[in-house]
Amino acid sequence: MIRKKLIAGNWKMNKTSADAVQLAQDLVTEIGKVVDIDIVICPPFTSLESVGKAIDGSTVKLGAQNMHHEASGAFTGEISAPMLRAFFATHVILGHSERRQYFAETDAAVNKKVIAALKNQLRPILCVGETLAEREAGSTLKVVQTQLEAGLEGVSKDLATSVVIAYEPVWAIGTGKVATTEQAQEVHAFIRTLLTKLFGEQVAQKVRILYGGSMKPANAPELLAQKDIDGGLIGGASLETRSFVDLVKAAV
Ligand code: 3PY
Repeated sequence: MIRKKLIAGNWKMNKTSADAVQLAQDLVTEIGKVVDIDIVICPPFTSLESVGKAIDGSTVKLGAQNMHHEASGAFTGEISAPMLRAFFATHVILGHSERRQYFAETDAAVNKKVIAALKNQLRPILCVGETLAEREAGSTLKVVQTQLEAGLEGVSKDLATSVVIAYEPVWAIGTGKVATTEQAQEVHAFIRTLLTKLFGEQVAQKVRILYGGSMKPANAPELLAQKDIDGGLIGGASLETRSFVDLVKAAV
């Protein structure tokens, strides 16, 4: 099974709308016609509409970094799946470790969002990963299993191929530390085994599993050459045209 690689940029809380549009336009010029892999950029909510317009007509797709599970209502400061769809977003990052850590997002909350995203034809990029303490305690696989199974609870076999999983070891996020290719591939293979148990071999072979956590042009080729690493969820290196373009080129 050949899975189409996916490179997604998580811009986090960076860039004003003007700066975001500039980066999006530069990316369109450089990689806006790439069809061999999927490219998604996830700006802050404030730039979704303007970035969506800047990438219109290119092959670059739009993603959000979070959403609420309800479609509308009294949830001050929140954004819903239909609102994201109205900006033509196709993807949404859910359960990023920064949301779990700083905004107390639980597996149950992430699961509700995954279900709501799928119901609204958005592809969830479900993030899972262990902290340094958990890795050192030898509980990496247990933590990943709990987050994955809870996050995907209630997802049907039919919709499971729309889900993207991102394995992001928390200790490698924004620290410059990267999991070795062996460490990353071990967890990715484990995730694929879990997906096989949940949805069967055919579905599991179609689901893309991204690596996230300080992926850069220098380490990308080796990571992307691993059997179960189907792309990257990129933090810092997605904020600058050259490095993101080089990452995309490493995946093509
Ligand atoms: C990182 O690489 O810093 C990320 O958190 C990507 O989501």
